[in-house]
Amino acid sequence: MNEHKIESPKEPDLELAFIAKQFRPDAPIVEVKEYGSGNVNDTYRVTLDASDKHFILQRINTRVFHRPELIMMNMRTFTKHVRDRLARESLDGWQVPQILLAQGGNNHFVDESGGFWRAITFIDSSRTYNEVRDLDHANQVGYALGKFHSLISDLETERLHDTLEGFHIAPRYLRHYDDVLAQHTPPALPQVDYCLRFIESHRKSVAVLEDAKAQNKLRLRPIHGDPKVNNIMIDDVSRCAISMIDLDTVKPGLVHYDIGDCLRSCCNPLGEETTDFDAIHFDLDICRAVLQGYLALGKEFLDENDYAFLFDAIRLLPFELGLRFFTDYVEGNVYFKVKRPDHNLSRALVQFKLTESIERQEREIRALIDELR
Ligand code: GN1
Ligand code: MG
Repeated sequence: MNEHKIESPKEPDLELAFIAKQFRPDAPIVEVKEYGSGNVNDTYRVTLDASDKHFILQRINTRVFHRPELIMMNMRTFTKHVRDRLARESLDGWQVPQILLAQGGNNHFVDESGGFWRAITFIDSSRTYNEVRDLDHANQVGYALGKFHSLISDLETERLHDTLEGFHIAPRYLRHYDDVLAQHTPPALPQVDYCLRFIESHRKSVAVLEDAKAQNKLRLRPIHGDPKVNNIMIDDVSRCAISMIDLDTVKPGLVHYDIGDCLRSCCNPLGEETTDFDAIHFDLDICRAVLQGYLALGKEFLDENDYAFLFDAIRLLPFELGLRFFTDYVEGNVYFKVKRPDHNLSRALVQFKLTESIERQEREIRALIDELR
């Protein structure tokens, strides 16, 4: 990146305020506070002394996203497409975060240590939740994903860059796991042993979606990539979903990645960060509510083959995330941010326990899909 570097103050809070100012030099900054619970980027909410009180400031993790400028290009393409559609179809009640430009008109700011910062509008009077609160909430989350897919279904995939190569390509994660294990020996712990054995027993089913894609049974469409429950904004008054945030992984993919990921997030009532491993289960009532919400719109664009691979997606996505967490634990936590050295190990256990619960309920989940389609 060849941006002109500006000297910034050294003290952390002042430095954040200085960076925030690059995007809103006109309004006094009241506060810059860490926001949300992202595992990759650093996110802050900036409070201004202005009528539009808040905006979101983020440092993109460039160890993960090697070409952050592609994210900004996709965001522009995506937001324009969706705004045009909303206007054409006179749809109000759905909001799209907007990019705030930095001084000089760039859509990002590079600090003196190379940090890549961008700012987006904050959707006021709404919030996100880390776990599903009730079945209405679950239904709204599903509906939001259906709405999102429907709004971008006519955006040609060729117009979107690949912001994160290999994202959700499960066989690639497995190859990386094998490479990492060839170089690192994980500690001899019962939980590590469980993970190693769990991965071994699932090797054969890892390529199910990629094989179906290669055989043209499933096709690429624009997707969100990270539709977990806390990326759906719920209006404080109406309790309806009004936006999907975290657009960094909007890119071509399979809607199955999104549906599987959304369900693994919503149907785990204890949440991703629990350590109560024995109590983890995949909740069928939540699954029904999410799928009903999704299919209210999804019925219009899902075909026979799409339905045929839905259960595989529901089983694969939590396994894939568990594999990613466990690999990162073995590799020394180079991808996901952690609060303690074994954090990624316990996150992996959560996802594997959830996968086990899904496998135990395969018959019921398949029956539910058949019933709702
Ligand atoms: C990461 O950073 P965050 O929390 O938005 C990850 C997702 C995982 C999620 C699990 C780019 O998302 O794939 O599902 O953690 N994002 C990336 O919480 O790897
Ligand atoms: Mg994300």
